[in-house]
Amino acid sequence: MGREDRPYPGNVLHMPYSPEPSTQANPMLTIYGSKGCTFCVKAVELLTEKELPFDYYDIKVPEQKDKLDFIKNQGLRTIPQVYQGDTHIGGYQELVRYLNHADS
Ligand SMILES: N[C@@H](CCC(=O)N[C@@H](CS)C(=O)NCC(=O)O)C(=O)O
Repeated sequence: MGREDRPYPGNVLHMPYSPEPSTQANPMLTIYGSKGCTFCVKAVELLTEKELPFDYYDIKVPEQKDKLDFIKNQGLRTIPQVYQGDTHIGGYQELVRYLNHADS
């Protein structure tokens, strides 16, 4: 699939991808990313491949300024930033480590 055909990350404001409902024990993953971000695409592809439900926000569109402020206020300067519920996982590389750990 070419980059232009990919559903994420594009001009997506908020697109829930939820094959299964999240539970309290396993809260929803959230990716804060933006268009043209290679690591954001990789994070989306990884969660999609693993069939893990997630919300995706493009934090560089004006409508999502509160989300951008939320990330910036934590001193975070790169995207993606991934959370599970309120727990900060980190960027793509931290997500890979987190999921590898969860698998083992
Ligand atoms: N180690 C980070 C690298 C993330 C990264 O370099 N992201 C780029 C965009 S793909 C970035 O945020 N660059 C700075 C910026 O866009 O302001 C990760 O694994 O997520």
